[in-house]
Amino acid sequence: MAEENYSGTHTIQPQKYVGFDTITTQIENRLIKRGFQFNIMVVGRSGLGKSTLVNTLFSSKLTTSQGRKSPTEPIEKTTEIKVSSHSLSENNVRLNINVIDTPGFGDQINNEKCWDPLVKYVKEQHSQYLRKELTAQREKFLADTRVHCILYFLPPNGQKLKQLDIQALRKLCEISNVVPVIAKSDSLTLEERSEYKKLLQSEFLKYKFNIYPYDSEDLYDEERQLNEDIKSLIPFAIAGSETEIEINGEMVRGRKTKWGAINIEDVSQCEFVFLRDFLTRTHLQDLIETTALTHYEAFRSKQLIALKENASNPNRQSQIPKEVQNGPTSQPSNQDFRNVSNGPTAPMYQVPTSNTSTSVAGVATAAAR
Ligand SMILES: Nc1nc2c(ncn2[C@@H]2O[C@H](COP(=O)(O)OP(=O)(O)O)[C@@H](O)[C@H]2O)c(=O)[nH]1
Ligand SMILES: [Mg+2]
Repeated sequence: MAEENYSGTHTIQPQKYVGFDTITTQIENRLIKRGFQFNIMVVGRSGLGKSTLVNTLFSSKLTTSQGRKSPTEPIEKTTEIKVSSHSLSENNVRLNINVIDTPGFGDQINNEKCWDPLVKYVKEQHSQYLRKELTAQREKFLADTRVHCILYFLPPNGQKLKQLDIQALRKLCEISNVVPVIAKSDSLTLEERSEYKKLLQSEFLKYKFNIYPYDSEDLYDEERQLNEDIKSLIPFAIAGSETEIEINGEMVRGRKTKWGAINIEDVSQCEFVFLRDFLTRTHLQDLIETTALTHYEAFRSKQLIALKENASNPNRQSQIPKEVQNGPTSQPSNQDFRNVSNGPTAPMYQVPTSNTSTSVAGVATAAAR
């Protein structure tokens, strides 16, 4: 029997089983063999719990606190970029993770432009990928260091956004998938938390930040509904913990003080589980895809249009888009175009080669607890 589909071709149901429906399994097997790459950047002032949260999210020791531990420690002059690589494995699926930590962000007396190194890093990864893509004999699989998600930590102070956060969020939202969170939300009462969340949501609207997840016409109804639910939760009021504590005779991931305890995996106490499910269980692939199809694509087309115009008419430098001029490769010139065709140039940042292999087979069971 044949039916006509929207493109006008007829859909035919074979009379006998042919077997091409196994292509989904074939794709899955190939992808599993290759593994997946996820690059996550954490941004926020020192001591807001960035390192702790990354370790909590992946139930593994991925990063140590690299911020200042005491007031006597010297303050870094600029925001640093520290990348650590890890390979996690869960039920046969290998996830390679790059954690991009940003110690020093917002720690200066004058924090003007402290987001610049972060913007440069994100653009530099796009630029490196573009160079690799454009080489004549490109590798079969290009190593992907593009930043797939930026977790932006806001302090639990109940106040409006500071100028630093406004500027940094504006810049970062333009080039990557930004997910803001209220750090250490266990220090707020439930009422304070909900008031603060409302305030921040109105601030995000006021400053028109383009916060992930984005609206798209391609979404199914249930995906659209899920995104709406997530948007109402953003910024997630989270708490992190690397240790297990005993509550009512049960071991749970939490924090204990003299005054009480918080089970961070209890959704009535904080929104950590919502954030984890969003990042890993529902939107991991979308974060990776959106980076490639939206953010990288925008960078790539601007860069290539500017290079093409510049190559054909060197006097038209002034028409190069501002972002490209300010980007890591600065003003593309004919020389840059040659660089692009000559293959990758030395990267600005080096991803460490030593891989820490960690197994998180226990994640699902820990979550179910
Ligand atoms: N109350 C509370 N303390 C936290 C939380 N997350 C981390 N901390 C503590 O805050 C301190 C700084 O955490 P760290 O992860 O090193 O912060 P970073 O400088 O942003 O990476 C440590 O003593 C953590 O134990 C949290 O959610 N709530
Ligand atoms: Mg840290």
